[in-house]
Amino acid sequence: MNPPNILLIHSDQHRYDCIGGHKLREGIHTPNLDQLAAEGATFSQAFATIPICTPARASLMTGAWPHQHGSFTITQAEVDRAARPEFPLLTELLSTEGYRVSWTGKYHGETTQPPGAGRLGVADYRAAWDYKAYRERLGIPELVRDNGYFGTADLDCPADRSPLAWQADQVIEQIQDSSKAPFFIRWDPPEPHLPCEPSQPYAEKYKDLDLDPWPSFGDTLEGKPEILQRQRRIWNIEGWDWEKFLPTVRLYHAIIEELDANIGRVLAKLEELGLSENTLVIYSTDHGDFCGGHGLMDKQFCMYDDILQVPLIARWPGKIPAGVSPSVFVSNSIDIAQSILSAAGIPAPDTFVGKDLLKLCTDPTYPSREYAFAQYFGTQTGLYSCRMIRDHRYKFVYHPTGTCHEFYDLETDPGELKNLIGNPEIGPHEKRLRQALWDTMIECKDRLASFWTEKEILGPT
Ligand SMILES: [Ca+2]
Repeated sequence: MNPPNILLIHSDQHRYDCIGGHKLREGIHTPNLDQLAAEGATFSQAFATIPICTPARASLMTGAWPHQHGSFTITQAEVDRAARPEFPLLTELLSTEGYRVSWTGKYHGETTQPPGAGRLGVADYRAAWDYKAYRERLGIPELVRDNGYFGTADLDCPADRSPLAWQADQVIEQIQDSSKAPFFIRWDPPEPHLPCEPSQPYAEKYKDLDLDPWPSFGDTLEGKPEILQRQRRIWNIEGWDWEKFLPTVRLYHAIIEELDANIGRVLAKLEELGLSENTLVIYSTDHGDFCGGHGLMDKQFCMYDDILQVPLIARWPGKIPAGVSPSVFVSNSIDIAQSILSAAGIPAPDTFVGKDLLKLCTDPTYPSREYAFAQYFGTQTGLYSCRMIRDHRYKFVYHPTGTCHEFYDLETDPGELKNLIGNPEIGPHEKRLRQALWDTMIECKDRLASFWTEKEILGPT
């Protein structure tokens, strides 16, 4: 069998409920991703390995948990560290086995060197910020960002000259350049990460739309870790009602539709070149975004589904059944890494610890996870650890440096508004998840599971 081409589209901060086909929300339009899902698998229980950029991307490159590869927070934080250099990298492994590796878009310091010019095995890297020079050449005025991270409509920019259109142009060129060899192309759009800056037609379409609050909106934060109040203070959004968040939510919806339209252009090029049949296409993102959920912005210091649950779509004609929606737990970054090596027929080094998505949706004997697990270590406003474990109904979050831990019944409280930690009615479930968290941390050698934390994680006996 000829090795397949692999196209990974890995965006930044795309919420799971912001895929139209998931039918969780009005006003979200992603027809191209919906079509991709109809032709492949869409995983309904995929969660971020860690809900922050640099370490999530380091997990994607190394196939390892953050505590293993050692990249904990984003590069602008007090612990500024890439994945340990001794870890084999996904792109290098693919390149060594004959893949032509290209990359367009975001790189966030997840490795000790940036991609490109042969570094990391990447033959052709086109950075997202190269768009700036392109825009200047076209004479499109520079966007005045007068609303900070809350976003600004890019009304001077036509849709076919936007950052997303330019990135899709680069990816299309990379597909054309690679069509004689098996290729691995990564497209890492920096969108829909705030600040959202949709081009004129998309911004116009959403500018007056009334969009419903997220299920997690209206959180009083009562009985929750105090650090979340601090986040509201840092963002200066204490007491904001939905009307105040709405302009940002509209921009977020608009940029997602613009992203989807440009993904459609790339997929159409694959089809035009006759490459769709032998190309594994994966769409996912590093993690979600609050965008007003829980009265918060961005992602920090907690483990709510707004930022943890992610879209994950995989299409590979003849290999992945069309239209399936597996509900097995996926740890996004590490499982995508594992699956790409597996699809390419490359033995994974021992440092790759994820699951194979293809087997998860085709082989009932392949061991799936009983629980989903995620880690967190802090961000640019300070170090702070969290560990999350969940089954299909309950979630336990361990806050070793917080003021309390959290426990949610996701069936009766999908917005995760009511912290049930210590509530005797859910006692057996809390005890079970605490044990599962401890067991998971011991199994993956998470150093936070120690003599000092054992009693705290396992809880009252
Ligand atoms: Ca991110």
